[in-house]
Amino acid sequence: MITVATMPLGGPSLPQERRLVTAIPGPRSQELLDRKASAVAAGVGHTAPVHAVAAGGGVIVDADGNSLIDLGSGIAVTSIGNAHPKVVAAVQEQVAQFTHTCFMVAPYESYVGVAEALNRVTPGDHGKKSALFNSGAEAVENAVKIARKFTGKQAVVAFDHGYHGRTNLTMALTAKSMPYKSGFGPFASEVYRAPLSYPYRDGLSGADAAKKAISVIEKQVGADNLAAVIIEPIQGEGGFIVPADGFLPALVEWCRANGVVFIADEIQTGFARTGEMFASDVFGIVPDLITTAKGIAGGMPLAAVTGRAEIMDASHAGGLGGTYGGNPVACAAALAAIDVFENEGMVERAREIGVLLKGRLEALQASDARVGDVRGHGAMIAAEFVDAETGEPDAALTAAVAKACIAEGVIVLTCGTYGNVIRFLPPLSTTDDLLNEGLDVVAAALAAH
Ligand code: PLZ
Repeated sequence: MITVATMPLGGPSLPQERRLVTAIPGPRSQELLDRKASAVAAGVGHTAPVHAVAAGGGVIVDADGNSLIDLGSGIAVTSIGNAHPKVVAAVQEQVAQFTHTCFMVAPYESYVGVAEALNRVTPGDHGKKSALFNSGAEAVENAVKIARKFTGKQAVVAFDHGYHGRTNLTMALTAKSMPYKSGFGPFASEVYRAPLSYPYRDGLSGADAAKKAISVIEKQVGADNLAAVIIEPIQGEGGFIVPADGFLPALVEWCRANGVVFIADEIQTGFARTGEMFASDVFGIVPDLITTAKGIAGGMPLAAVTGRAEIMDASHAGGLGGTYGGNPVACAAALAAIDVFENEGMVERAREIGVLLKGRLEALQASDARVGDVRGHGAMIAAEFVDAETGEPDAALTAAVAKACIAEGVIVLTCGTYGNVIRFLPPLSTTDDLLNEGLDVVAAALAAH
């Protein structure tokens, strides 16, 4: 057991270094993993076999004193860095004032402030409103509710490789069966799937891929039945798939012309991650509704639906909410985090990180044919690994490389429908030195397999 006295404080002042003092996992981490195995449901997995005790800047420190380079940000959450001082101060202040009243019982200012901030920073200058929730999946559920109520229609279209959550409706929207859906059905009805633009694998232009998707939507669903189209502007769990230019604008245009609500799921791509405040800005689209979570509150659980005021206002009073939605501590954290995103150069830093990561991975690709594709925007970059001869996805290689990186103290995440993508989602607070060292470890792991 680690006592408070021996526990390092987190935040940006932690030594920014990779430091291995034991094997991964070390004995203290192993102790926790043993307890986890007997106390926590087997369905709840983990990527790195460590017992985290502190994190900040670009590192995670474990109970054995190892300092690991964090290239995942807790799945794109701690974008401004773990335990950011402004978030810590805002949370401490709020927690001492009050922890909960329930916004639906006795409202408070920070919730309204977060809604105002979201209405301001999300794409488009039309009148907007927001509602706050606890998790990404809950935001997606509510975006669909809101779109159905507004349109009076029921069907929802999601895309191949899409990921939208683990609740019943969001499992239905999610494409991949293992591990997200298998055995957990029956799933929500009136969910349909359209083909995505996946330039590396379909070779289609954005216009042609959109034509194909729209044809499927028109023939298999019909605009008269369709409440909403939901899409991640850059697919996250599905493999960091960047659609070809023109694909998203064509979908938005079709939705506008057909009375269909266009929902951008920016839960993974939002808040400076892609080198724009939102990935919709990368593609020049203005969604009707946008779902956010993850990076929004510096690690505190908060999520939101933001969108056109007339759509957001279509639900009757009392139709939207939840006990904890827009919890005051999470809202205080979000106000601090949004301030950091806007005023501490986070968008610019994401772009710099993108140049570094892409440069390093493209160099790797040039010397190793198993790196089939390098793609992404800003600090959301991935490499897709394939069999050098056949071009088939190589999930085994990907898993082996990721495992070797973690053993060497570099936390990387995999993703992709075929499990053959390593994604890089570093905290924007990391250093170039840590990124370069992390990439050295990835390159060495690849060379060794
Ligand atoms: N929409 C685009 O990326 C969450 C999932 C991790 P929650 N992605 C990480 C896992 O294996 O559970 C995500 C996302 C997009 C929705 C969600 C769901 O967000 O906060 O996990 O519910």
